[in-house]
Amino acid sequence: MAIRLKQFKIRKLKMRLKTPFMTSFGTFRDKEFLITEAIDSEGNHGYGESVAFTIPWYTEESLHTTIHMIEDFLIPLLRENTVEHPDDVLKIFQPIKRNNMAKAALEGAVWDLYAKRENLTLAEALGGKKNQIDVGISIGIQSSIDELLETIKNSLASGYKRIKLKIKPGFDIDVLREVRRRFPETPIMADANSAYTLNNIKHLQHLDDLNLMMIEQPLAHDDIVDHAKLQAVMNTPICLDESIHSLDDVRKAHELGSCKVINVKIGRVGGLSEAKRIHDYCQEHGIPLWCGGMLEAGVGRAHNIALTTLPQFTLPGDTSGSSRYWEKDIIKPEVIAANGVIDVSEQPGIGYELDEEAMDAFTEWIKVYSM
Ligand code: OSB
Ligand code: MG
Repeated sequence: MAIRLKQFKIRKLKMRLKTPFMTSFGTFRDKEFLITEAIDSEGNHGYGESVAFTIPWYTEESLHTTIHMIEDFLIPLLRENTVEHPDDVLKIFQPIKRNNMAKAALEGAVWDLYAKRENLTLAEALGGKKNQIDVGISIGIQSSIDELLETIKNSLASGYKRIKLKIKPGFDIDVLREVRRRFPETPIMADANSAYTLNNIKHLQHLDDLNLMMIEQPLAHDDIVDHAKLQAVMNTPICLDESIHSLDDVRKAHELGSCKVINVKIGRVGGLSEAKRIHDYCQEHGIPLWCGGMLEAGVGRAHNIALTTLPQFTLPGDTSGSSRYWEKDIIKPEVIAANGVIDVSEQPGIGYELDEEAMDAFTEWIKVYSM
């Protein structure tokens, strides 16, 4: 039965991270984002979360381009078309090139709405079977090696199943060597966020001595060709993050040999429908997957948990517990990662209630679009 969308409600929130998060391209102190709410004519509600940062330094989208796309192009397209199933949303958005994070912010709300209408968990609606997921933690660049070692020790004490370390030129091989010496058995990987070029091949080859699970996005944010050249001369598996925006990108990267692992982020690929298509291709071709993170608040985190219940998400991802990021999250209960495991909610849809009080405290404005 067609979903009769009656209204979209967009809220802009701003939340302060517990601790600043430093990457090779910049430091995050606050997260500014949208909570999208799809309401149907029967009074069901579905929620999504936008992931683009305020500055386009990860990929090209920003919070403001998201707002522009939603308001001026995506909402009008939804008004003109009928949604029978959430898979239709990305098809309806097809005339608009890229702007995947904007598309995913609306599509996610429709997926949650659909699951609730069908009385399914979002995980079930996607075809996921796991009732628990294994998770890791992504640790930003720290001001000293000692501080990093201490942070890793605490993360392992909390039970996280793998440690991802952000690296950049000047904070890379020597640091990782020290970390490996101190933690000889720990599953460790590194994320460069496109800080290197093929001129750094010799330097990057030192990673092969460190028994890393993988190196994430060493080269340019929009590259798959140079990554194939690098993978050909490195044993450490390359994982692509920034370069992957669609199933087609995954197929090309796989055919070229640009990577051995894929990081799926729902927003980066334009939503859950495309994430699922990528999952199915990777399952068919034996490519391991894990779910990446964009320092999400609770709603986005819940979507990531649901996606990770699909079987080819064989590696622990970056979906840590709420308390790793926030003093107070916007969902009830908060996401808890105990011993590196998150229990998948059995409640319909995203499986968490919105904490209206917390939402109101972080909300800067609300806009309502009738459909
Ligand atoms: O490259 O995965 C990334 C955070 C901000 C921007 C890019 C990335 C990250 C992370 C953190 O690694 C993931 C998370 O904990 O949500
Ligand atoms: Mg990354």
